[in-house]
Amino acid sequence: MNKYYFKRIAFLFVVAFVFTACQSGSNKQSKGAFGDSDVASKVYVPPGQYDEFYAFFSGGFSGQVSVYGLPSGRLLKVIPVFSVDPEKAYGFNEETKPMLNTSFGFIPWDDSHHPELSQTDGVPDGRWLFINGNNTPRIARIDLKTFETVEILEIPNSSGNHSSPFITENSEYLVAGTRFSVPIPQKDVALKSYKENFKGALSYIKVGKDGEMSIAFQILVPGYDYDLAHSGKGKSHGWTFFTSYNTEESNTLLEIGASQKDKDYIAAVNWKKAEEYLAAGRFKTFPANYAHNTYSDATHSAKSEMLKEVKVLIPEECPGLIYYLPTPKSPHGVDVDPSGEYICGNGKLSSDITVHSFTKMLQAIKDDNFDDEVDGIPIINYEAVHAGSVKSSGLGPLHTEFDGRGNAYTSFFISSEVVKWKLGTWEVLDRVPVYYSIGHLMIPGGDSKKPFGKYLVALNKITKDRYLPTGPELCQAAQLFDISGDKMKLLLDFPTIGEPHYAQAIPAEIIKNNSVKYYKLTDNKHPYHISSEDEAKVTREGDNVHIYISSIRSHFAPDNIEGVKVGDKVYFHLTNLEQDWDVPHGLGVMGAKNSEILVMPGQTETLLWKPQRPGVFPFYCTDFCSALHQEMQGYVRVSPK
Ligand code: CUK
Ligand code: CUA
Repeated sequence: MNKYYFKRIAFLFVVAFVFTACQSGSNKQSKGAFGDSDVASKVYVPPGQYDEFYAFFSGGFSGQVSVYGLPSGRLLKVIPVFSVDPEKAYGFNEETKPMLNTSFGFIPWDDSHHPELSQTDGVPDGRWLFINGNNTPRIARIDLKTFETVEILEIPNSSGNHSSPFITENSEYLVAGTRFSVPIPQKDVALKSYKENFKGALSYIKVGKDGEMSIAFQILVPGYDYDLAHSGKGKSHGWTFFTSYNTEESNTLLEIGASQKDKDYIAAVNWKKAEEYLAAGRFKTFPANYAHNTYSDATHSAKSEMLKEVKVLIPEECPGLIYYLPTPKSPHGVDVDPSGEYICGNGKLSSDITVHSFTKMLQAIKDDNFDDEVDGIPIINYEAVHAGSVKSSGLGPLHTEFDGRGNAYTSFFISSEVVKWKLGTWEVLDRVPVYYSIGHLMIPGGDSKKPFGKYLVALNKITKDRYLPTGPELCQAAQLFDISGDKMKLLLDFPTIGEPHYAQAIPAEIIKNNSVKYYKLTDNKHPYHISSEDEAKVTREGDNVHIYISSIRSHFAPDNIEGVKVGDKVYFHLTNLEQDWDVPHGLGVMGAKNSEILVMPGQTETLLWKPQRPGVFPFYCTDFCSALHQEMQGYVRVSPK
């Protein structure tokens, strides 16, 4: 591309951007943000160049994770996690169907809220991304070498896996609290018996050295709603903090309901202490209720295992394990600053941000400075832990992230703004409006020990008047801010997939060179793989027909298949013989009730087809792969039974 052309494109882009910006700038407050002509250049990644950060957004009720480049806001990939995805055959091919097995059977959907990167020494390390399934309690692990979901663990004794999965600073554990309390173990009881029968569970999931997850232990806690969590770091490493609401323990929010009390609690759990109690055998064993752990192995085929039982710690029998920190007005997010000293509880019905001090908390515990206790859990005196409050005059604080320079940024849902404030002095430094109704916000590394800073992303729920109308539902969206200066500066709006709750971002440098480009054919351990076209064949065992088929630019072998009968189970085991980056081949069969399959170079995937009527059925490659892609096809003849 010549220089002139390139400049012209850049110029048009700037014009288009400024024009659009001014149009939506009918919002008075936002106008100032576009006053600077350098805004477009800050998000402009020229054609052929890479973004600086990978950003991973939760897909909310889509159940997936979407990967964006920052600062451009370009969508790079949607990673299927909890929901089936026919584009990638996830949940349709024989290899990934088991990924969505649960104790309730195959579930093709979930609601995912919080992506969390693995950490080493409190810093995101780019090995894995974890994310919660909120509805059917699960945590998934995505391998960032392949950007594929490789493991899903179902959590027993959980109901509404919302405060999850937040990680400890060396990826020792992921934590998961229950948003709903239910009888544990489950049983049929009157809803009015909430106070006697309903419990919460805080789960600690061990992360092994290859990322594999297992439930280390659970803590049985009073029947509150455990909403969010974050682990301690630095001086508070070894502790986890969970917010709770409905400490009234009401089974209905309608009448007297929850949110009556002025203060609910942040639960502070000493998990190092928990490890001691476990080692000393001070736990109870609960059944795991047929919960599944499913992981993809060397064959790239998922296998499910049923969990047998879980170890449960009871606070009454484990003194020093857990404390409650009173926190005003139904705290939602709980966020720990990079030093590990400050624990920010955002009371969603409040205008203030409450900050507790870890040092004061330890002192209060030492001094037995408790106001009360519930089920063996001491409630620490509020004044004894309170470090300070940010009088922000915003409304509905939800989540806080940090820039590593002593500043914190809090999202305010009701007043639709981000407030920047100073740790320690609690003074408000800046505030910007967002469009509209922000939930989480995210700074790259902003919940870690060493935030990468530079940008802030606002994850907004409502976008009325920001985008072209698309019927009754409008897109959810992100807004990108430059936070490198004293004042936050709005750079870009871009739509997201599903409702983006939380997100994580990491410098591209940490991940991009580890990306798998293709799989070596010699490493293929799939039970139905072949190593060359010569091994292609069709075999029959009873009604099962196995087609060992290969693909390489630009043909299938075999491409003419006869001898199949109505009522057979026909398995296409497609091995992609390519040994090159970005050359998947697909396979679609006319009338097959599954999706297509899409096989990566060097891998084998299986499509099951049950032909229903006699005839001749074409199949073809679904992913453009060469000039002869359209010729990549074949026929199956189906005869009557
Ligand atoms: S939640 Cu969505 S705005 Cu599920 Cu983390 Cu706070
Ligand atoms: Cu192979 Cu298109």
